[in-house]
Amino acid sequence: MTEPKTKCGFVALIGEPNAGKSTLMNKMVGAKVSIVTHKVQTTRARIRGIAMAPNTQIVFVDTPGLFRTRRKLDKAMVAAAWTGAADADVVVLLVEAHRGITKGVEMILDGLQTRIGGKQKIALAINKIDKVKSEVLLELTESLNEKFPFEQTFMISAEKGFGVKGLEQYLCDVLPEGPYLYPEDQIADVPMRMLAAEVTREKLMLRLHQELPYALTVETEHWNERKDGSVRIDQVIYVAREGHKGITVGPKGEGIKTVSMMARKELAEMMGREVHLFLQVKVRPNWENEQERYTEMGLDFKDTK
Ligand SMILES: Nc1nc2c(ncn2[C@@H]2O[C@H](COP(=O)(O)OP(=O)(O)OP(=O)(O)O)[C@@H](O)[C@H]2O)c(=O)[nH]1
Ligand SMILES: [Mg+2]
Repeated sequence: MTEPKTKCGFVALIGEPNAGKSTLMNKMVGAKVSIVTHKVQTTRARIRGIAMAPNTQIVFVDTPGLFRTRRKLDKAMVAAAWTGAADADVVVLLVEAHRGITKGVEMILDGLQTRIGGKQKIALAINKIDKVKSEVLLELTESLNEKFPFEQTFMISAEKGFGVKGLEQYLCDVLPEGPYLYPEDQIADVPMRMLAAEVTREKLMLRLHQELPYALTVETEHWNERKDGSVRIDQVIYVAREGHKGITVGPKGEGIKTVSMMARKELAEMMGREVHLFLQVKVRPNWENEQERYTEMGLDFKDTK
């Protein structure tokens, strides 16, 4: 008997900020690979998560949300998302069921025609179906398919898992034959230093309000394996203004203490060992114009132009 042929390929998840891309990827992978918050623009760079299905390895590419913007960091994020789509075998566009066809969705539909080349299969996933009545879904499916010739439409709830198996089956059907790109037990292709910085950024996003979460970045500076099996992680939170530092640290340092505790706990669970996390807040007014900051985030500085 001959071995069954394996399949493997890249599936880019794109959509407006907050559409549920990272939630869907984590669900498919079965572990938290990409951070999730209720706020827009949580994901800043392309994050690869790997899911295994029978004879198929699906490499998901979670991308930053697509939207119109002029800010440098946002431009680099949007460019990263389109590159993710252009490089993929399959693109899945997520649209939020309760929001329908927004201006942002229209802009993405235009981009699908002009920005990614046409070699990919493009499918539609209407997400958050737990939020709407089923009648709405048929109408939305029809309107979206009139605007763009999607290969398939799926109705899903990434959070609750509805419809996710069907989408996975479709991906297994359409991905090209080829050898696995990663070992079968690998679930992510993100440097641990970056993943650890992302976890801290998630906790900061959850605690801080208004523009502040968008005006900071987190970097892992040192990663030291200790003899006792634990790991010491030193991170820097760069903020743009002195006032931001005060808010981030909080009265008597309570804010940063809570963030540190939450991030440490999650990292320890993730890695299955003890973690010592040290956070430092530094004011760096110009960080958004520094090439190195973008490289650390996994973004391309030239995309800020
Ligand atoms: N009710 C409901 N909420 C969902 C569903 N999927 C995701 N969410 C929520 O939507 C919010 C945004 O989810 P994310 O996965 O961070 O969205 P994203 O598209 O990655 O967002 P950006 O990274 O900002 O572009 C979170 O609060 C999720 O819990 C769903 O199926 N139903
Ligand atoms: Mg995201």
